[in-house]
Amino acid sequence: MLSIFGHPMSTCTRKVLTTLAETNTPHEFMLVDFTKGEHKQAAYLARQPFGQLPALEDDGFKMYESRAMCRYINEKAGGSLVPSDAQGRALMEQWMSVETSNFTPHAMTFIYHHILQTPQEPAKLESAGKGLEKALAIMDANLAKHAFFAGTQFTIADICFMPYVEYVMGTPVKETLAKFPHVHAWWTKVSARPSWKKVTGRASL
Ligand SMILES: N[C@@H](CCC(=O)N[C@@H](CS)C(=O)NCC(=O)O)C(=O)O
Repeated sequence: MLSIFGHPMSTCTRKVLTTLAETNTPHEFMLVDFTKGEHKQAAYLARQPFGQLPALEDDGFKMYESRAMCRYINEKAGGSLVPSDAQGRALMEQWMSVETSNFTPHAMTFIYHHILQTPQEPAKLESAGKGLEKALAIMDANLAKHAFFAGTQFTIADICFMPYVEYVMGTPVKETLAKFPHVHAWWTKVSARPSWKKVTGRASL
């Protein structure tokens, strides 16, 4: 049995849970309550030495790092979340790197400030706002040409952006995002997927 150790509100846990839902992979969810500091206790540090969520165990095989976990789950399931051609895969990897390097650090500044009640310096917010506008413009130009980040296929690249977009939509970044119609249309489309509704507790099951 594949086990995920994480928290339902954690962005990185949500990427992995979405991949599990998209690939119909049977699994069990083991709650690590970060509000009680369980991710910094010895039992969890033995799974994830950086003390971050999530971690995975699959019949004795243990790993961490959410993006690597998504690739593993999809490959094991023979899923369709990674393109079968080299160029499609390259573009998926390119957009996953953009997410990690150019989008998420700026998005997290707003998420810390507005959602997680961790005030950020005004200069840092200003700089994150500029960084986000730049990333959104580049994402928008790509999504003007393709339905999804890596082309016509919904991939792990889309999944990796989703948890951060979900949270920034609860911050003033929502108004910034509205200026980018193709990102906005992509978000309307991907956030309606049954997998995402399930992971965010919005599925009408
Ligand atoms: N690169 C790691 C990052 C994991 C991460 O930052 N997890 C957050 C929750 S979404 C966390 O555990 N934060 C608490 C901490 O860093 O102490 C991954 O993708 O799995």
